[in-house]
Amino acid sequence: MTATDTYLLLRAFCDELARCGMKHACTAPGSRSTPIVLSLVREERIRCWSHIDERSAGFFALGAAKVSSLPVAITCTSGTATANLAPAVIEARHARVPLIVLTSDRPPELRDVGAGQTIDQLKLYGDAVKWFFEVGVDRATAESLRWSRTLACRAYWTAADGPPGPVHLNFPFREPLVLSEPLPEDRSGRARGRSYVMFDAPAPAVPAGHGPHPVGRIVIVAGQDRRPDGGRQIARLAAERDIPLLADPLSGARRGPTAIPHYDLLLRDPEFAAGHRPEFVIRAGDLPTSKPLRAWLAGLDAAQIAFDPDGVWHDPDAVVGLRIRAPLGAAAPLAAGAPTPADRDWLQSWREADRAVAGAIDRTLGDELSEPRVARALGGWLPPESTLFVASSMPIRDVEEFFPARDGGPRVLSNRGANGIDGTVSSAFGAAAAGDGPVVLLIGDVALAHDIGGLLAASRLGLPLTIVLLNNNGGGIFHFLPVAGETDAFEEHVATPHGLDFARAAALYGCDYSRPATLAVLRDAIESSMSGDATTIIEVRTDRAENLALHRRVAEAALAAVHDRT
Ligand SMILES: Cc1ncc(C[n+]2csc(CCOP(=O)(O)OP(=O)(O)O)c2C)c(N)n1
Ligand SMILES: [Mg+2]
Repeated sequence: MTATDTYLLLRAFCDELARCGMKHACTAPGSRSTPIVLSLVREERIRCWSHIDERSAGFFALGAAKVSSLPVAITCTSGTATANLAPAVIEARHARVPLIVLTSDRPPELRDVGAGQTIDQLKLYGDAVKWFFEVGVDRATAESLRWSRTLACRAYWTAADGPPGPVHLNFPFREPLVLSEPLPEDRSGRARGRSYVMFDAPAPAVPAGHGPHPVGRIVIVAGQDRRPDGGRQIARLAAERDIPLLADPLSGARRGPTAIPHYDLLLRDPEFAAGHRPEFVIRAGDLPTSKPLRAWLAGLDAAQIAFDPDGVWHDPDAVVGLRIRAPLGAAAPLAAGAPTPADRDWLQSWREADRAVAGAIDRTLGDELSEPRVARALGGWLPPESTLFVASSMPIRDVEEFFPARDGGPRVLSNRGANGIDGTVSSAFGAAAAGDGPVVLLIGDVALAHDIGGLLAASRLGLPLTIVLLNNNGGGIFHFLPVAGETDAFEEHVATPHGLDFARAAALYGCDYSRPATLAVLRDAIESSMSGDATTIIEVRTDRAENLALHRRVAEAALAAVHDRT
């Protein structure tokens, strides 16, 4: 086996990835990975994004795959480099994002004998991947070229087909790792640019007529939806049938006349929650983050029906009685459980209460710069062609709690598979690389510090990103938890203030920086960054204790407003 064999097989492999539809890949530097890096880079239909840190590379690929719904490849060298991809692989599995991880390795004879940078990479990611395959070291024959092509197709379609997720191929490479002669032609591909194996997965048939037929008091609860258009369909269905729609912004369904955007605050009122018990709950996609919503759903004595295109089992409280493996909003599932128009008072009552809460929020927040105010403002400001990437911790909670309902709002993305704060900057850059419009990242200071190296994509890859940083010097979320009372350890070990000066981080990584003092200046800064081609960090300083107090004031005002409405 020579370098020519290796490169011929890899060229066929990468050609096949491109034929299947791959548009983006991420690389990280190293020696052992040379053949696969060069083969990917030389495949012109695949745009290769270079990263120094594999953890960032993994999350960048994740963001690119999430925004485009297409598999993205990542490759890296052997050793601990491969382990640095684990967080992104795990997130991809939980969030149903198609990734193709191509690790490079020593050949079998150099394993477990003290060769450098060699660890056991077999099944390294365990059950987090949908498929692991140890690739052999082979001569490039007509048969092995054909096999290499089918391997690429299998990796691609396994990652892409529902539920999408990561796959891992481990490639052993023998030295020499570079070519010493030109590569001969290869005619083993199919004619007319077709992929070697085409793949067809017809939508599963929906069981017609089984289970309960929703009537009367119905609500729709919509969570994260990986399909870009899914939310719109759900909102249309809810509007056609006058059904209150409790939609997380990640669903894309917080829109239309029946949207109840402030369910998180509404359902904190025990009286309202008890008085608005539905007879049927139609759930779509993931379960939203909101604790009051989750608790309310768990305690209902209603028939609950879950629609999910992949049949994913999201039901921590074991209350779902019917699962339909199809997206809600597609025509077929409607025939299965056609909801009858609900009584109009039902929707009216939800809407009036929601409007009262909206008023209370606006009065309490005013136009001061605060974390909830910024989240709310972004919901109203960002144009439909933009994408808002939201970090875990308070940013995603504030977006769920305060985003208004709006037709033509931004697409909202977040790494909510495993709820990590890691890799967020890199994922947002990945979304900027593979998406269409401008990307805004809403992120806390600890999450930004965690992936500060992700900022390198701004200058190295020339990617623009508008970063709205909510800097409360630590993890503000922990003030909402009982641990905040454990004062001997709380600040240092849980809240973790760091005192970082992010203006200097901006300077180090070649980003623009500003710190607006008012909401109007913040808006200008965001708009000019979105229309420019630089990455900008726009910092809003807040205080963790004040943030807690403000959230409490909003909740109290909301409660009072719901009660005062009659
Ligand atoms: C990788 C990872 N490590 C730790 C956590 C636990 N965690 C959740 S929120 C949080 C603090 C985040 O702080 P920041 O980004 O500043 O947001 P804030 O809470 O202030 O809104 C931490 C450490 C996590 N979710 N993921
Ligand atoms: Mg913080």
